[in-house]
Amino acid sequence: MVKNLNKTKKDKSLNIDSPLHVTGRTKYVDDIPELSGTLFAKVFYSSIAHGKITRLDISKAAAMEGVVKVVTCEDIPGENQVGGIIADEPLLADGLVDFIGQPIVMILATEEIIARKALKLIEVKFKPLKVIVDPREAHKKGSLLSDPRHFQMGDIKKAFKKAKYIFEGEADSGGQEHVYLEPQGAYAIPKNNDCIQVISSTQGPTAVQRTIARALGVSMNEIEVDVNRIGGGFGGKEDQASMWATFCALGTYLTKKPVKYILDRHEDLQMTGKRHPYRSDYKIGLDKDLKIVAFEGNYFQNGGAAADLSPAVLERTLFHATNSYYVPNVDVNAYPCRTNLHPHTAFRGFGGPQGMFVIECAIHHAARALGVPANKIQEKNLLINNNEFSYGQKVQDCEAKNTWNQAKKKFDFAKLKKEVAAYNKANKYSKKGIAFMPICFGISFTNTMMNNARALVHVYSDGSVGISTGAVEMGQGVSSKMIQVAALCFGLKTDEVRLETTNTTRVANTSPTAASATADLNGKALQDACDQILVRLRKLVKKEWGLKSKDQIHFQDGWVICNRKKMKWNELILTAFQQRVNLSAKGHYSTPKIHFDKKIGKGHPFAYHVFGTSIFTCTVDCIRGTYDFDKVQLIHDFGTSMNKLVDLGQIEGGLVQGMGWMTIENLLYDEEGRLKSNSLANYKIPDIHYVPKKLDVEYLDTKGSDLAILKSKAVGEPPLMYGIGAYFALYNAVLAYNKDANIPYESPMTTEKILMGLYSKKANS
Ligand code: MTE
Ligand code: LUZ
Ligand code: MOS
Repeated sequence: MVKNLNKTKKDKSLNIDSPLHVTGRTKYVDDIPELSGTLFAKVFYSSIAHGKITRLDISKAAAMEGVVKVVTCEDIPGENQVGGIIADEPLLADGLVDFIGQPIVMILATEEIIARKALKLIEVKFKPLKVIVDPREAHKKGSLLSDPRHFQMGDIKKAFKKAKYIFEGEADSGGQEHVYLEPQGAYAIPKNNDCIQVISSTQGPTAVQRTIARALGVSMNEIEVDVNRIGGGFGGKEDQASMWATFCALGTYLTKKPVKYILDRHEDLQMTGKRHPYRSDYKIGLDKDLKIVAFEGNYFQNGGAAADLSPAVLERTLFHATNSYYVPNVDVNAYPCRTNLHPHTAFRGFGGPQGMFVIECAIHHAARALGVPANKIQEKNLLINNNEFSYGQKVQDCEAKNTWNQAKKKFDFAKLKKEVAAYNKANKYSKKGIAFMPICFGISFTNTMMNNARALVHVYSDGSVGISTGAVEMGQGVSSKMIQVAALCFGLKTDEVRLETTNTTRVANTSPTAASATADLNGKALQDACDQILVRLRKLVKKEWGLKSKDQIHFQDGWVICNRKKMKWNELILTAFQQRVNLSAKGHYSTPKIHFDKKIGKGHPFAYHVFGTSIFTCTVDCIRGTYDFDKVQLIHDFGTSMNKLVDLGQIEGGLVQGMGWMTIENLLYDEEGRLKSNSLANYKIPDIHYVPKKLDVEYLDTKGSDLAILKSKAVGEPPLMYGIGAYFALYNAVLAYNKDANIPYESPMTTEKILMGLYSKKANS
């Protein structure tokens, strides 16, 4: 059944953060009142992309009034290391610098302005070394961050031999800056017994705790990480928040004072990694019926100067290399290339979008060459149940065709096609383009080990409830969802449940808030904890009321009810407390059924997949190369959404963020590895005016998955990939003006590229 989300807002639509956000009461790290004696950190970073440090003089900075300490790599008591997957990234440069923005020295001062001024007194000299910024060049020179990866299925050679049509080419996608509203930062506070509490703007409290412990040479139990919420992360704070928190903790360790460091926007843009730019080769083979029989891809990931999360991101590129299509013969290879840029990191979709873009280019190429619309090829190859992915998992509860067909019908594609054709016939210098973008995204951390979570629940003696989980709220609404889960379990109103901060002393060994799996993992752990308490309460009710069985006891609307008997929740809790019943519980969850063998690249890594189909319609001004998106219409598989308001926000935000990546967000570096788009004045992200004039989000009510929390499927990342449709809609509008347009497959599709394309000549091939 298809319903319009915009119209059905009644129940299950709660965002506990909205009132705080709109009244400005939301508290971020920088809003915490500073303790007296707080020191302010600043990092002095490398101004060259590769070189030896031949001279480093900190004496003038150290002598400046108000400067408390100038910290170099020699002051680090533990390991000078922040690498997460691979230990290849120093906290402070030790003789060598590998990218512009690499920290060399930390200054601690009594005021931020003093620290800032002291930066200018640091004297450093470099002996420059060769700089690599291009991943293909890095690959050629053997400069890799880790081992290449390879997935394969079927017999690619045989398949290409038999294929009727074969098309080959290159497809490159650009990077993307996270532009979370709250920049990276942390605040470290000394506690009893030399322990350090760190308030961090991170998606990964445990990663921060582990990284600090290693750098300080202390145990994890000496470091407490607390996260109230973060002002956006989008993957940028999955691993990269650890560095700034470690600087603060190191400062506190060395001075015994509170230390705060909030990056300004310029520092953040310069020093932190972004979505990986990719360069890729594709080769696609089709049979006479336009079935894709073979797909080969080589992906050169621009990883930057250290591994960070690149190996994991790289793997997800392969997982999503065939998007929502069934391809029986697949051979995909990915190379994590080491370049002299800031280490790139997680970004919504985590390598998946980069992989999906390439097969969409291959299909577009084939369609153009064969003179058929791309959506014809897309449609013919959509996944169906039990189709196998190259990584061995078979598709279950497949909604690829369902969302596609519903989209075609609901949005009357036949009519749209006619309208666009008529418009293009009638207008010489204004052309419309349409593109379909189906998505299929796997839910679970691809590293099976990470798919677990815990939650702590306290029912206080007055009946109110406090919950803690490992989930970090970063705007995606996971807090609201956690509160809903607990309220539902206990039959309480959502305002009777309070969500505590995410704290490593209450919930330990957490996986980061990432992979769109946070609500599933933490929600299930939370259910487990609530259930444990309910078991104890049921036992008590049975005894108190002299019942034969516990089966008929319900918790509902603030009451405990059994047949005709009922009692207020608060009274029951007070009784339980007086009878010394344990009113606290710790829940645990680890996703069942998933496994993956990295060595052979086969297994069942995902709990389930999320599907959807979007249709983009745009109008290009063929004199100027400017454009408008008339509308984006999509059908998304939410399972049974537990919070339509929050989920709609994720679809809209993800979609527009994906469109930005594909069109206007132009991340540029020069040959010396210098970030040219280094401010929000020369790096543009979508604003409200960029949002398509018409945006229809319809939801496909499906039975969901038992592995999704309350059968409400994960929604954080998948919608970003709809944005890829924006690229092809614009491309198609250009082709409507100039059918011979020569536009390389290279995102973003900037207005410059559109204009060049409109007036380009046929490629000689
Ligand atoms: N939405 C907002 N508003 N802010 C964010 O930082 N991050 C996205 C997505 N939606 C993000 C967001 C990313 S990258 C992920 S992985 C998911 O939220 C994580 O949250 P979830 O697992 O609860 O979906
Ligand atoms: N992070 C991670 C992720 O560590 N593993 C993943 O599979 C993943 N997927 C999406 C986003 N972040
Ligand atoms: Mo999202 S890229 O998993 O933080």
